[in-house]
Amino acid sequence: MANQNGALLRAKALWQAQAQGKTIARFSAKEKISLEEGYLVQDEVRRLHLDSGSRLVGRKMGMTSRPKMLQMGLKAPIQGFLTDQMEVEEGGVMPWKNRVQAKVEPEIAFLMDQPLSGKVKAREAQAALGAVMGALEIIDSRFTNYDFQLPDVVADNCSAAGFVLGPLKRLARNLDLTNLGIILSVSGEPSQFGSSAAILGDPLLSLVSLVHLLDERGESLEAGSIVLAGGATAALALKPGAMVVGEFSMLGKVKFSVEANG
Ligand code: OOG
Ligand code: MG
Repeated sequence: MANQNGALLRAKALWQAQAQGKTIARFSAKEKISLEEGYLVQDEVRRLHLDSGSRLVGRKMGMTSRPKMLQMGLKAPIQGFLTDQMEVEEGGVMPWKNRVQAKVEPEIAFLMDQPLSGKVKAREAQAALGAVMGALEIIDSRFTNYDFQLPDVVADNCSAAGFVLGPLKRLARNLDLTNLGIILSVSGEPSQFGSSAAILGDPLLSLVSLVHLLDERGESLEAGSIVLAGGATAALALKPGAMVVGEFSMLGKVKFSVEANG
């Protein structure tokens, strides 16, 4: 199934599962699938999003921290895309419609001031930054019980389902992001505690990795893009009615709630 037709079929299976609020078995359960094939499926998933009227607004990194690698049993950083439709307004309500097994995780987000491409160095990535924000990512795997291998989850756009951005902090290039404390609370209960250090030792290195991963596929990062650097803690399961708050040293709070009657 290495051809584009195979990729499109798999993309449609993921797209339909999402539309129907169902999950499917991972592709690798049936036949071998390579990482590159996973990315070809993700390309088709992206096309389906864009054809349905969504706009590409940024990128996300996955598996960039030990807590996430341990939780999911996977080891290599991966990348996916973000659309305008995925954004949940800060303080807003996320509809439960079509959500199946949603989880939330705290992340550091960047807003790019300048584009980045090729084999960039950390120094160049830092100089291209516009703003940095505390963020919450909502993931919702289209694979039953989050049972997947790396190529499957890449195909499924790294489980991307939504994101919430905290207040913009300008002058990101002057901030030290290496050890910001993070608390994730669900419905008033502080439940996960972490540090931005969990993200490859420095979230900036996640940005560097992203640009390298994009470059391997002939892509680059545009100015104005949002970048999610990856979950700093293990993800927590969401339920209808949940109230979620992420608290970040220096970057402030970011919150949303989940629609009550799913
Ligand atoms: C895959 C998505 C990984 C992260 O921040 O590491 C990810 C998953 O956990 O389902 O978003
Ligand atoms: Mg994430």
